[in-house]
Amino acid sequence: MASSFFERKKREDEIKREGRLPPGQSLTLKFPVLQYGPIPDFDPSTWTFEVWGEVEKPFKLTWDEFSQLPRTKRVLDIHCVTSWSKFDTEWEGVSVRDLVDSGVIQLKPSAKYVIQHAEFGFTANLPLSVVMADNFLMATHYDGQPLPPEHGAPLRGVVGAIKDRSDLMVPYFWKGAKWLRGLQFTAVDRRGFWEQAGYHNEGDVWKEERYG
Ligand SMILES: Nc1nc2c(c(=O)[nH]1)N[C@H]1C(S)=C(S)[C@@H](COP(=O)(O)O)O[C@H]1N2
Ligand SMILES: [Mo]
Repeated sequence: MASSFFERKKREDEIKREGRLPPGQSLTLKFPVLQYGPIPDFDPSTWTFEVWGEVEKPFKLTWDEFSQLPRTKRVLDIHCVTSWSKFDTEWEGVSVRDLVDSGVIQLKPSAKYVIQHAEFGFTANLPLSVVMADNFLMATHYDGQPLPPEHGAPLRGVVGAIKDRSDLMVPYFWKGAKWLRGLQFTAVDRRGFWEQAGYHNEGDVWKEERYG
């Protein structure tokens, strides 16, 4: 529709002026759905979340237990490698840094990378420094509502930019695994699903690191 066309363009121009539109990206007001493969069912009675690898005590939580972890909110600009960007998206969930700070996750000094493990064997790799930063969250809610199945219910990794935080490394949105089931901390980096398929290993949106 003409009105939404102009609305989109006007908003994109504002964002561009604020220096928040990375090279080669365009603003969308929609929320596209992208993944390889089907959308899994969520059964709270069998769902588990596992933490293992370079940690002092590996553990596994049920959905009930995960739901009791401390929660926090983040507002992120998300940038998909296919060129859409969505601004000021609101997420709520569990911060990995909070879990480390509170001793729920006890990292070994050898922990340098994190692999998100999702349903159907999907993986995404990031440096520990990015997963521990303010712009990474394990989200259960989007825009005030529990995640819909197609966006990763009940839990997904999200990573994006925070307005006026040029100190943060900002990877493309594929580095957030939908239907997240665990975190593996590793000493050496290991490419995830899309990284093995040809995407860039770091995926810095400001450097336009799309393909490896
Ligand atoms: N489990 C899983 N998570 C995934 C993917 C996938 O294929 N499987 N694709 C990634 C990609 S390429 C993108 S752009 C985002 C899309 O998230 P959305 O569908 O909520 O927009 O999910 C990411 N997380
Ligand atoms: Mo993507």
